[in-house]
Amino acid sequence: MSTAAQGTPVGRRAVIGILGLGALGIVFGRDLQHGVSKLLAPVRESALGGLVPGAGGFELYTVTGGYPLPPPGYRLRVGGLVERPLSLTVSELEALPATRLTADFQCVTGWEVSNVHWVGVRLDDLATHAGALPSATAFELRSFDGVYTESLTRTQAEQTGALVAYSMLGAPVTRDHGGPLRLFVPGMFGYKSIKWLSEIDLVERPVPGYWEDNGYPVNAWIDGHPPTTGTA
Ligand SMILES: Nc1nc2c(c(=O)[nH]1)N[C@H]1C(S)=C(S)[C@@H](COP(=O)(O)O)O[C@H]1N2
Ligand SMILES: [Mo]
Repeated sequence: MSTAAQGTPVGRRAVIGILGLGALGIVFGRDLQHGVSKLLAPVRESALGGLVPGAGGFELYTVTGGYPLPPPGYRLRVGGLVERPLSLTVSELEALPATRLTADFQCVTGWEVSNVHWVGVRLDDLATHAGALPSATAFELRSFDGVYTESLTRTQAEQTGALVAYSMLGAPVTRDHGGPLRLFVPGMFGYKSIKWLSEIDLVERPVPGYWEDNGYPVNAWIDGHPPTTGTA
């Protein structure tokens, strides 16, 4: 199965390691959600962060125990393996070509919000603006909460249309939902959608992020594989 390479290696081994299971079989995507994550995720996410009801059925998560404010002079930085590093105010980001999309939001712990409306700038557009070098195959993302990190390959950014979002649920992204800027990755579990985004580095390979260091798969496809294209 060609999608195995997308969904299996790092994450499944880490999950098995954390649970101390020897032979777990194939666990990712919906299987992950209905199996391992029922054991792993609620405990860990709620132990380290909030589990507070938010707008429209979202739970509000923060692994630092608070909702940080952007530092003075906050800018979104795009650097690493690029020809032209970017340092953008929110207004400057909003002035770039926007992408709008509507998609379901799903946390690996089981809650889901249907038809969420997002507006932002595509991550792969930012890579193009910054002149990403050919050796840059992934994004490493950091939050100004000082703790949370994520990553995504450039291929995954193209496949999913991942957005650096400044609008969510029809309004500017609120502080508790990760404003002023957060990521949204359609088709992947919510932990990919890093909140309070401040830094994006183009790097040679994906680097496991906060929850991935705690056992979640780096390739967080909700259905276990990228969305299928074509008419089959
Ligand atoms: N900085 C940061 N980003 C984060 C998280 C977090 O705790 N801190 N939680 C992640 C998880 S597990 C989910 S499901 C979503 C939840 O988004 P929400 O808090 O807007 O509902 O944010 C993701 N991004
Ligand atoms: Mo989550």
